[in-house]
Amino acid sequence: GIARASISTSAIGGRTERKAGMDLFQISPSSVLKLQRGDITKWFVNGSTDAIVNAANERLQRGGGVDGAIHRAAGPLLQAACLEIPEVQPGVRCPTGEARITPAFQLPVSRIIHTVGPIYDAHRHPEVLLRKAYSLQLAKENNIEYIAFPSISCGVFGYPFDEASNVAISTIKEFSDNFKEVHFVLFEDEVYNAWLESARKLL
Ligand code: AR6
Repeated sequence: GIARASISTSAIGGRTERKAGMDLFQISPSSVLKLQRGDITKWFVNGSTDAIVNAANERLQRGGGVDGAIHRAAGPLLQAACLEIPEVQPGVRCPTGEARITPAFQLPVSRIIHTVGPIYDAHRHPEVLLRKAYSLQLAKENNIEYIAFPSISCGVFGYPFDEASNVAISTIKEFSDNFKEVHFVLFEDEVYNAWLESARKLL
């Protein structure tokens, strides 16, 4: 269809390369951004300096969407590890915009970084909170070199894809320095296309 035709013209000035369903962008002298369609629970690089990001909720209580898929694949020890994280307020283990890290248990990747994106219609400045959710400080502190994100807040939390992709790509560009590779593993074609458009525009 139309979307595919536009994807096949993605090589602009040598900055992007299209191969096998993955799009590559150089985001700094030492780091690369990769966009791909797929299931983030299958993603890993080396099992020691890699991590996936989960789109969690403030209670760190297993939910649906990508969170449900990650819990299903990681096994029940993941929920136990989440519940060991102390509450900072009653019922809140990870306030919106913040992140917490756990082992990945049965997943092939080394760690899971649980981040809580904004609920688009409930927060006054969702872009500020989404930017915070994509900031990579916790990953850096844990020596993560390869990281994969889903489209945080783009499911149950209702963030429009085209707005979310601009926030995601611009934030990653800003915080990419200490990472070898930053990946987005996107489950839906429409989301993937929004990310691709933002990457072409902003990188
Ligand atoms: N791999 C990659 N992306 C996925 C996968 C997967 N296996 N499954 C779904 N997605 P959502 P949110 C995409 O709803 O909006 C949960 O109940 C999906 O296409 O998972 O941040 C939590 O516990 C969508 O674009 O997360 C929270 O309560 C994106 O993941 C709440 O939902 C995010 O959709 C968080 O809502």
